[in-house]
Amino acid sequence: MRSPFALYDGAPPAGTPALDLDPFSPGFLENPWSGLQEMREAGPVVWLRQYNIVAVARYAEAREVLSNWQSFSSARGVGMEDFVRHGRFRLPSLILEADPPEHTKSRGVLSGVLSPPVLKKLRAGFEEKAEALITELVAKRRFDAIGELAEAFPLSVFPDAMGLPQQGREKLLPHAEMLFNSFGPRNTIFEQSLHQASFEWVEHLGRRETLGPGLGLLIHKAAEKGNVSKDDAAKLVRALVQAGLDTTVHAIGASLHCLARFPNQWERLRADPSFASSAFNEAVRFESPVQTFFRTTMRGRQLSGVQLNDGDKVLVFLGSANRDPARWEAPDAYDIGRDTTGHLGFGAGIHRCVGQLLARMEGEVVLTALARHARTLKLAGDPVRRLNNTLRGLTSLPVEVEPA
Ligand code: OVM
Repeated sequence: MRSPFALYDGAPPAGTPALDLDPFSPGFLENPWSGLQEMREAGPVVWLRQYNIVAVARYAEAREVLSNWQSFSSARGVGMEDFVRHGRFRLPSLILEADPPEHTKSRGVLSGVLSPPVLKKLRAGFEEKAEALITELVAKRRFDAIGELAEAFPLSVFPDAMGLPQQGREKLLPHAEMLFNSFGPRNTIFEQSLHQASFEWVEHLGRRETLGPGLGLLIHKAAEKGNVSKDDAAKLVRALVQAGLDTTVHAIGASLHCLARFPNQWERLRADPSFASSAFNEAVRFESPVQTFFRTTMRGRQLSGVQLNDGDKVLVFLGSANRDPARWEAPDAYDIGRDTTGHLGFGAGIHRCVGQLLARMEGEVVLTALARHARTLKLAGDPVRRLNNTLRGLTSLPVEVEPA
């Protein structure tokens, strides 16, 4: 049975195996790994009958689609809907849903603001916040590593770093959760998060007048210099606010979930806290907090011998590429000593995560503080998954720690 949320009628390109699995169903999202393996094994390009969409789940093809922006456009939306055929659920992102040359200007502004010299000035403050929070949690012994840590820490540093007003910050995570659902089909998971939308409030956040000192104002200043309009600068602030919080929360949550499940890796981190950054990055590979994005094919593109139709949506499985045994040795092992170079958890090509240095700094300071203050880290209950059409993460992760 075809999904009632399918937007397309097309037929599979010649030679693509057709599969019936629904990667946006609750069962699949709960445990995607066997379904992703099935897709990887079926072929380099597969057809998903539920949605009449082309998908790539192997590392080589996923990387190719992300890297080749000329053939795989972002400008018609990186969600399932095609802006040309279906209209838009929201205004397109000025950076994520643009191709060069428009993309280049936006990217220049944001990458300047999120560059090492700017982030370096934030580090000491982040470390202080992480120390205080971890000290408090370790004293409690038992806590929810999602609500009290993976969410609490980014919420304690990111809105301040951006210069956002205090009021309404509790809307940030729910709004972005809804947005990440909107990249997928209009299924129940999406519908049930619609009430979390705060479009007007997020809109006002981007304006220069709303912002205190921080990255948001830096974006406005850089935009002025780079000939980007005030309106567009506000859109870029909004993009960063929407893209930068839930993703980091789930990446920190993934790190803690991994370290609680793989005690030998926790031991390694504790023995040498300088593994913190690798532990975080390996968790991004292992869990892939952003599981999927779409592109649209341009100009009769071939992919691994398959002739794609112009204007086809291609579903890219980042999380599957990051577990592809053709690319990774023992892909299902969480190994903080692994060389994670080339993982697709932050994407690849011109749209690779522009905030990854900030995200990695957040992850690094949390894991460093935890490794210093806790002797043990153990699961103290069943983790509860948070289902989302794009993001993989938990809503709760009960843990128990012993002080060092
Ligand atoms: C944007 C945006 C919003 C949500 C997610 C995202 C991870 C980007 O507006 O650019 O990418």
